[in-house]
Amino acid sequence: MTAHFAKIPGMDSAMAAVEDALREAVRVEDPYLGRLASHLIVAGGKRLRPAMAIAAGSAWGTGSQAEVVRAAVACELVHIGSLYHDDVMDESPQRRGVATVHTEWGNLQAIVAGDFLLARASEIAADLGSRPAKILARTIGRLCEGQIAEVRDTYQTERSVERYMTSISGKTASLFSAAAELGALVAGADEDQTAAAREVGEAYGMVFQIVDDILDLTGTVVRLGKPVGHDIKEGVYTLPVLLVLHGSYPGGERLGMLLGAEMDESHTSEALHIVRSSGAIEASINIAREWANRSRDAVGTARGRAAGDVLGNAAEALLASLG
Ligand code: GRG
Repeated sequence: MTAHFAKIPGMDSAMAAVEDALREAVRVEDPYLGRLASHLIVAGGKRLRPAMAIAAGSAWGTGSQAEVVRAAVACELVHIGSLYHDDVMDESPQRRGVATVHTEWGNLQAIVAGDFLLARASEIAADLGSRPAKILARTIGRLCEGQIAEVRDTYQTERSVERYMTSISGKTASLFSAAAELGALVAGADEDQTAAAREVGEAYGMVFQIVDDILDLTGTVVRLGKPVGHDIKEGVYTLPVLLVLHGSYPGGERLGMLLGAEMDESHTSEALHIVRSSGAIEASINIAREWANRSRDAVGTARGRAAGDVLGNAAEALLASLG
């Protein structure tokens, strides 16, 4: 969890309960399936989606903390299930500092274990009620839609900023949105408050993905097994790249000639240099800041409560991490 969410009173104990419940959720008779399903749970991760659910429950809720923890667990299980699938699609060797499931056991095992995590998440959500179950099911659909939109646009230099935004809204923001909505809902928030939570989470998720995409282009070190420039090399053209391609930034024409197909190391370095020196990184940060402002504004009446204030500043804290 980021230090930012840890400022919320009660967050530490709630997150400890999430850890226990995550392990419990993948307890199964077959030890082989148990090892597959718990692999990335044990490996750690930032646990941002559960933290978002608990923060929202605390900002708007009056009800059961136990139910918020269960909602948080369901969201993290969906996240991990999607990572199992994503790592197969990406052929990633590492995740959360350990070998990926497909590298260790095989693609079939990774896909089915990912499905198993989704099934466990759905079971937990169904126990919380039909509305939470529907929110989670719809979110799983949005993750798939966002991911397919990205795959369809791979190596497409004509990918528009709008198409990029739609894709990241599905593949990333939707789960933060659901986490916040579910946290607030099961903690007893009313309709307006639940809608506010959903909006805070969605806008936070947009900032999260834009920042992640910027770091892929600007980072100086290998980040959690992904080398710098991984996205552009793999044909995933993210916000700064699209701004250079379609805006009036220097180097746009040359970048258009380099992209559109696989690149060797020297062309990748040249493309990265063009994007980094174009001004599009700064422009992308400004776009992310607009989303951060939306996230802060959506907190509305929860401002003044400790959790509301932390939530309101959470997206801006992601931007601050860019330095
Ligand atoms: C089967 C639910 C399901 C989905 C299939 C593969 C797929 C469709 C969607 C993948 C979506 C995806 C991987 C989006 C990226 C999300 C993202 C930013 C992951 C990294 O999140 P962090 O940094 O990771 O929070 P940790 O490990 O810290 O939790």
